[in-house]
Parts: sequence; C-alpha cells; structure tokens
Amino acid sequence: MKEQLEAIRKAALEAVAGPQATADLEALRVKYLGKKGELTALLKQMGGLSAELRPVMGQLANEVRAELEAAIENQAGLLERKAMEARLENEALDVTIPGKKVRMGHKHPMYSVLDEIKDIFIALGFEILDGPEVELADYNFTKLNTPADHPAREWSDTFYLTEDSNVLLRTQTSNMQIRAMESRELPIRVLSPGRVYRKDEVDATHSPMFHQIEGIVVDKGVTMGDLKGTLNAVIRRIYGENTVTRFRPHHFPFTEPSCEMDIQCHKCGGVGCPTCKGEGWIEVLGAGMVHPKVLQNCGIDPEVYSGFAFGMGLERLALGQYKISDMRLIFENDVRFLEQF
Ligand code: 2NM
Repeated sequence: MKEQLEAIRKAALEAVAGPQATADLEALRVKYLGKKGELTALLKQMGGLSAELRPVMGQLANEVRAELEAAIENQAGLLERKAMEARLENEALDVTIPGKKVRMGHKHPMYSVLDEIKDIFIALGFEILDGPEVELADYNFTKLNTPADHPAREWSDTFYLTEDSNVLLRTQTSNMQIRAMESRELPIRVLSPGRVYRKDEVDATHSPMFHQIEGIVVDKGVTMGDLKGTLNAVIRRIYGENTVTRFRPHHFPFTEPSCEMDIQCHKCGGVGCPTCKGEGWIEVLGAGMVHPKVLQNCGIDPEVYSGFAFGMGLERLALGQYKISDMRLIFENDVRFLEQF
C-alpha cells in the first residue's frame, strides 16, 4: 500500500503541474480525489490492513491528500493569475492616443442679434417674457382690437388648428403683451421675442415661420414722447449712435396713433442706393400708443393708464446686421453658411 500511495503522490504531483486550463485541472482533481478517484479507492482498502499498519497508512494517505490538494490549489491560483494577465493585456487602453476632436457649434447668428437686443432692453428695465405659440384667437386677435370679421383673420393668412377658428399658431407675439397686461401689476415693461406663423410662400424675404420682438410699456402718463425716446435710444444702440431716424404715420388695429420707424440708410446717407432700394430710408419697426380698447380688454382703465407698444422682425434685423441677402439662408442651417458668423 505504501508503494501505491507513493506512486499516486508522484504521478499526481507531476500531472497537476501540467494543465493550462481550469477544466483540465478539475478533471485531475476528480481523477485522484473524487468519489471514484484513485486515492479514494486506496483509502477504501484501509479496512483490510492490520491494526498496526492502518494508522501509519492512514496518516500517509492524509499527507498525500493534503499535499495534492495544496498542489491543485496552487496550480489553480497560477492559472487565475495568468488569465488575469492575459485580460489586462487584451483590454489595455493606450491613454496617450490623441482623442477624437469634438466639433463645437456656436450660437446661430440670429440669436446673437436677439441676445444683443435683449441686453439693451434689460438695461432699460424691461422683463423678457416667453409665451405659447399655439394660442387662442382671443389672445391673438380679439383682445387686440382685431374682431372676427377683420381681414387679418382670413383662413388664407393664418394657420388655424381647429375648424371653429378658435385655436391657431400665433401671428404675432402680442399675445404675451395681452397676457402680461391681464396678469401683472402695473406698471409693466415687457419684451416678448419669439416665433410667429403666417401663411406666406417662402422667398428671399418671406417665411411661414419667423421671429418677432414685441415690447410694451404701460404706466400712468406714458406718451408718444416716451415711445420716440425709448425707440430712438434702442435703435441707436443697435445701428450706431449717429443713426438718423424718422417716424411715419401708419395704421395698426391695436394702437392709436400708430407709426412706423425708419432709419436713414447708413450706406448712402439718405441719397438712395441698392441697400435702401433707392428710398434713402430703411423701415425698422412698427409702433404706437396702445389702443384704449386694448387696455380696456385687459381690465386697465385708459383714463388712468396709457402705454406704447412696438414690434419688429428679427430676421430682417439679422439680415441687415450681417449683410445677408436671402432669408432662406437663416433657416436652412447649412453649416458652411453658419460657420461664417
Ligand atoms: C407692432 C406694431 C405696433 C403691439 C401692440 C401690442 C399691444 F398688445 F399692446 F396691443 N403689442 N404689440 C404692436 C404695435 C406691434 O408690430 C409691428
């Protein structure tokens, strides 16, 4: 029995150092130490030994088992470390490889112009208000003194969202002026820029979606003088302190009196050139004193309060500012175009 045990010890220890895969090592463990393993088989024969020999062989068998178990564990640890090293090598990251360059965008030129204008009005004490683009006809038209039979409410001009013409895409941002007058404590100074929608065909100067900047001031004793002073100050900030301006009479349903504001062409000094289409003047905005009916519609007493309001197109402003000849370029978002600003 001693020889058999020694033989198993020698063969097994040699064998266990061989396997490069855990499965092979496990097979060896089963072969020697498993229920039907070689060492186990020998242990089962112990019963047949003499009383003197049994403890001696028993001790030797236990030594062999312990040695074998230690050798298997040792080899398993070795395989594990090798596997980890291989993984580390495979999954290694070269942190010195230059990264992929992220292409940074920048603000759209039209929004640069808008931000500049917002800053000018904020400095004058205006609040900036956002509002819904899907609006009730009441807020887009009726309360603005534009009743149901007014030509501005034609189906051919406005995107209506319901058959009864009560819900629509706003055609101007004045809806926010109305909401501000209705909900805020007076006095108010509000600027509301945003998208507006009209059923226009696309060409160099028209788009069914464009941006307006409208503003309103309501307080006791506001006059046409405040309107002219404020708008002159703003326009000179935008176009230069020496800009010459003029106000022409006009008509809007929501203001009375109403006017349009022109700047003298900065290219030709008013003589007439392609930039001003020979006029010498360039129209920049519409304005007027808020109609007493509009104030009344918002629960404001026109005998106590008065106000002025104005509106200008942001695209036209941006086109002029950046000398862009076609409005479509503003909306196409071709990077080759936008990169230039
Ligand atoms: C314009 C021109 C003139 C305007 C009027 C109002 C309100 F709400 F007070 F009635 N908001 N915006 C207005 C006045 C808009 O756009 C060319």
